[in-house]
Amino acid sequence: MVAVRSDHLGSLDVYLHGAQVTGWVPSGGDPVLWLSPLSRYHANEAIRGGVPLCFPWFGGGPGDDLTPSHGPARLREWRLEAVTESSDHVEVVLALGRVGDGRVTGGPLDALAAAYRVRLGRSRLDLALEVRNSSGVPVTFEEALHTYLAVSDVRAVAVEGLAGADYLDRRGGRDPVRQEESVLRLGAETDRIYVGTTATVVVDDPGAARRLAVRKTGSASTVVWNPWAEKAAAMADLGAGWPHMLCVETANVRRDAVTLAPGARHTMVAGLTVEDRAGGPGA
Ligand code: TA6
Repeated sequence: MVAVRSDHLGSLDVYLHGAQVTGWVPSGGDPVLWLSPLSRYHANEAIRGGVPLCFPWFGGGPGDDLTPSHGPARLREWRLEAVTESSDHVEVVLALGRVGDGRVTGGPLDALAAAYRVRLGRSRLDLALEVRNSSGVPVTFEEALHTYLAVSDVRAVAVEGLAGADYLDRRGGRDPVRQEESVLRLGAETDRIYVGTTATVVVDDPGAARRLAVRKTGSASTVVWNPWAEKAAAMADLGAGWPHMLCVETANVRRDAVTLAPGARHTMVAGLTVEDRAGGPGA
C-alpha cells in the first residue's frame, strides 16, 4: 500500500490491491472515508470501505449477468506508476494494463486499460480514473468510484443536490423514479442509481458539524447506498457499522455507460471536499 503522511495535508492510504483508497484524514480533521473494521483483506475481495473501483461494469453489468460483481478491477493488483509532491498536494498514480488479463469476459472489455490519479490536497481529495480503449473496436463500459463517506449517523444527514433527478431503484422496479424531495433523508435501505445528473452532491452532517461535498466531471450517474440494519447484518465485513457510512458514488452506469472508439480515452473525476458547517473550508 502507499501511505502518505503530511503535516499540512493530512494522511492518505491507497492499496495496490484494486487501487483502493482506504483512508483519508485531512490535517487537523477527522476521517472522511468510512473503513469497516471487519474488512477481511482477501485477494479475491474488495476491502469494505474507502473508495472501491467498479470497472469495467457496475454490479452484474447492464444485463446483470457479469461476474465478479462490480468488475475485476477492484480485485487486481495495480502498478504504482508515480508519487509526486508539491507544496499543496501529493499525487499517487496507479495503472492497470488490460483489465481483463486472465480473459475475464473474452471480449473487447478485456482490452481496456486504466490509470488512476489520487491527489491529496488541503481538505480535499481528487480521484481521476482514466480509461483507454486499446482494442481495435468501440467498447462500451461502466465505472464507479464507490465512495464510502464517514457520517455521524446516516439517519441524521441530509443529501443535497439530487432534487428532480431520475433514479433507478435497485431494490425493485425497472422504471426510473423522479426524486421530488429537494433534500434526500434516509430512513431505510437505500440503493439508488441516479442517471443523467452531473450535479455536486453535498452530505450535510450536523452530528459531525461538517458538510462533505462530492463534485464531479466526466460523470453522468450518482449512486446513493446504505444497506441498513438487516442487509448489513448479513454482510460479514460490514455489520453494525452501517449507521456511520453513506455511499455517494461518482459513476457512469446503465444508460450513462461510456462508449470509447479504438484508441480513445475517457476520464471521470470525483472531487471530495470537507467544509465545516459554518461554511468555510475546514477539516
Ligand atoms: O453501490 C451499491 C451497490 O451496488 C449495492 O447494491 C451493494 O451491492 C453495494 O454496491 C456493495 O457491493 P459489494 O459487491 O461491494 O458488496
